[in-house]
Amino acid sequence: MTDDFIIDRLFRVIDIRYDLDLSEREFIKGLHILLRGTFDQQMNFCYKVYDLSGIKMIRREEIYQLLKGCMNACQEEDIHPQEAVRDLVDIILKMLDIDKDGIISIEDFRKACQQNKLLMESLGFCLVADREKLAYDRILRMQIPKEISKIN
Ligand SMILES: [Ca+2]
Ligand SMILES: [Ca+2]
Repeated sequence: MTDDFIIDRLFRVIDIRYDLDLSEREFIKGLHILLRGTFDQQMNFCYKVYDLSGIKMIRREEIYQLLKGCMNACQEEDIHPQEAVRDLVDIILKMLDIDKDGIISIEDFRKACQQNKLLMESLGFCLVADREKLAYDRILRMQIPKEISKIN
């Protein structure tokens, strides 16, 4: 989780009541999905992060917006950054738009992720890496054991 844009999106998804403030409950619920969520919970979570318009459709422009961070990475190399991102958008759209209507619906996204779980984070890293889970888990257990067990 390093991309500022994605971090901002994560916050918006975890902030369920949209009051720009994370309540304890929202925070714990968000962490619970990130750390121990089921496939469906995590898949839905990622989709919400990527669904910038919030209307359950991810369009080409949104994919472009999400992948724009790559431009900075490409600038040092001898590649035209905008062109490189457009190519990447095409590749990702091809992988995620299962029914080929030009829009990534939640159904498209689910099917694509079922075929390849790595696609869940294809538009930006928004989950906690396995190797980091244990550390977060330990902190959570020390800080808020009761709240976590209630959600479980
Ligand atoms: Ca809130
Ligand atoms: Ca589609």
